[in-house]
Amino acid sequence: MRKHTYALGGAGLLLSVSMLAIPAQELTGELPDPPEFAAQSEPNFVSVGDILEFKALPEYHEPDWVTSKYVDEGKLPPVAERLPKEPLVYKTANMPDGVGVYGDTMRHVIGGRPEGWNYIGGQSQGWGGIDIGLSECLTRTGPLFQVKADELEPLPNLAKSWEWSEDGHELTMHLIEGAKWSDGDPFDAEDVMFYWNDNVLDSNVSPLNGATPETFGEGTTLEQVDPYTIKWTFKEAFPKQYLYAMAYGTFCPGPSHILKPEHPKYSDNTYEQYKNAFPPEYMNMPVMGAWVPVEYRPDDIIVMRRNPYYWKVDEEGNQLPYLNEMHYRLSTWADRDVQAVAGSGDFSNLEQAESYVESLRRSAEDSAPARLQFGARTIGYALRMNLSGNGWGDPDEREQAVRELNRNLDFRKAVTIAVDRQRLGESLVRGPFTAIYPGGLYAGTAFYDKASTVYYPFNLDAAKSLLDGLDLKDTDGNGIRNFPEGTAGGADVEITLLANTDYGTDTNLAEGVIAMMEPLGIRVIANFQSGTARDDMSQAGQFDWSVERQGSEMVSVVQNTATLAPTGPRTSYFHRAGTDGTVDLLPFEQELVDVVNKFIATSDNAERVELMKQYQKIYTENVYSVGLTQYPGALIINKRFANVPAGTPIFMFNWAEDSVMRERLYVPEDKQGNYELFPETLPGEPGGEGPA
Ligand code: BQZ
Repeated sequence: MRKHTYALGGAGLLLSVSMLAIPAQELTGELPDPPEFAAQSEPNFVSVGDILEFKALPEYHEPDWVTSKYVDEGKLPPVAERLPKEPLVYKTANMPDGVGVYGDTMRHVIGGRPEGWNYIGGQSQGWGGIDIGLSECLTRTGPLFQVKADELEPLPNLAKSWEWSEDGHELTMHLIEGAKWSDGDPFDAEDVMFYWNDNVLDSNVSPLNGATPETFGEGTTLEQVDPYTIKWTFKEAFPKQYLYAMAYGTFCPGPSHILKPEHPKYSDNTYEQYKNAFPPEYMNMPVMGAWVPVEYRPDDIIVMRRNPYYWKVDEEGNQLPYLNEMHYRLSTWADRDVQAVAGSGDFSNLEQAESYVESLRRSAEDSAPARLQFGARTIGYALRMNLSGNGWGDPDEREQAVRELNRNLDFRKAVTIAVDRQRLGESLVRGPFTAIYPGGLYAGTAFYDKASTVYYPFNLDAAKSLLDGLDLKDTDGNGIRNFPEGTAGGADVEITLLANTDYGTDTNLAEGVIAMMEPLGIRVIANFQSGTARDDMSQAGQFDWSVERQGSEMVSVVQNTATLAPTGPRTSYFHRAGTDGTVDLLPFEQELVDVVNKFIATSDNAERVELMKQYQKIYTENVYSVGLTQYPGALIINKRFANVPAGTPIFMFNWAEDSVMRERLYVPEDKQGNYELFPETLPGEPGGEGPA
């Protein structure tokens, strides 16, 4: 533990020194409308019931080789016995190309690397659709992009139905009955309760994607009624919002029969040993998802084979998925775009604006192997400041002084008007893609309201005056402003900037911010880290500033809603509880927390729209984070795949790997490639040698 004394006294001086503050009205300006950019296709909007239902079918089918090589050999029960009483049935009318055929592979290329298979213990599998494919969750939201706005409610998934009590404080959920993990072990409420009691509620465990007790509301409880029934009890009445938090990222139970014996509560393991108990080399980790990891070659590839107990079928009773195999080539995110466009990969979320022009050019050729389709502007970046003043991330004297500056509105205003957003966007890509992004909810999304959005345009002179007013003067004449005497020893104002080296866009934007702070007399020092290290430092509060691509809460508001403000000790991305366990909220943050909690507690749409206008005004007026740029993403999928829903956004309620519903994708027989690496095999025993 680093010994240091907070310069609270000195740093606290900054807050009291407000010699000069330019009247707010002179700093705000008219927000330019984003350049016209129409998404290339619209979804066919439907009701939830048009997509799927749960019911028993008269007969079920599987690939012929599963029958001949496994069932007939007595290695597997017949498919009807491997399915739940009422499997999830995808309706043919919602399948763009109808009932599919078995065979082929989807070849993903990803930039992440697997830490291991203990997703609920906090391990990443490398992103890029791996965890999305493995982790089936109580509800599902990715496909909601195609659901009619006035009927929006998360899709049933592992929870096949639910009902609210009269007073709206209790939610009874009915789990799918008879579904099994990919090793044949029954899925039931025991898996749900292990996830809730021993991973979400246990503060020593940080599930991946960050579920905390407050994600589901302060004081919320969950209990098991019977093996297939659970009951939530909420303080608010009818907080339907939490159904979104029961989807991917935050309520995807793990295989308790495998994980529980390794948990410190049930073993002599430490929490670190629990988290790391299933390294990437551990094959055939039981999943509820459509494919099981059967091969891992470091820095090369992860291969997955179809789950013989997958609990979803099409209307003709064909057990899904249609695709027998999944590849995740372990490369870079930029290479994902290149390979998808070239045809050696099958899928990409085109999200790094620097590669748009080349990707568009290549995809426009008749011979292009992949279709590229732009959606709405749902990719956005912001500069976030660590707003903790009471020890989150264990700051030393300089870091504490920076945090006190971050907590000062005039300082945040100075930074935001020193950023030339137009130039920043053009530094990524020219053309109608990027838009000036002032922070807050994204333009063009459901709850966005321009009139509630306060914009502080580029104004370097005013920025300099604001810092003069904070007594940040260059006292030693080296071109860098100094802290006032008594604060961090009057040293140069140096600020570290965390960014993710897995993406060129992240570091390009970070470099842009660093360059734009120089004329202001602030030295910003790059702290560029690879994805996992960056994520860990960010979640531990070990940063001064961070340039980050934002989450789906800024697009949909209803997904990851708890992260919109510090509604709990560990819900915000850039302001969490300090050493005393409290979050030292600034006054406007308390207002944001109150608005978000009211939003969650009401299902009155008019009220929700009004609350989000308040949120947007408080957020942007106070420069809660410094918006940088916003632009559209494009889905690139190899042309041989069928059943890709029209207008699938790369990012909205979730990433496209969820939204396209990969378990329904198929390749017509005459177009199938010979890409399977383990043809006609199924996963082996958990921890065994890959495919059996
Ligand atoms: C999409 C996504 C699927 C995580 C990750 C990665 C991590 C973050 C984020 C994106 C990657 C791809 O995003 O960039 O297009 O395939 O995986 O999960 O950025 O570093 O922590 O939140 O989803």
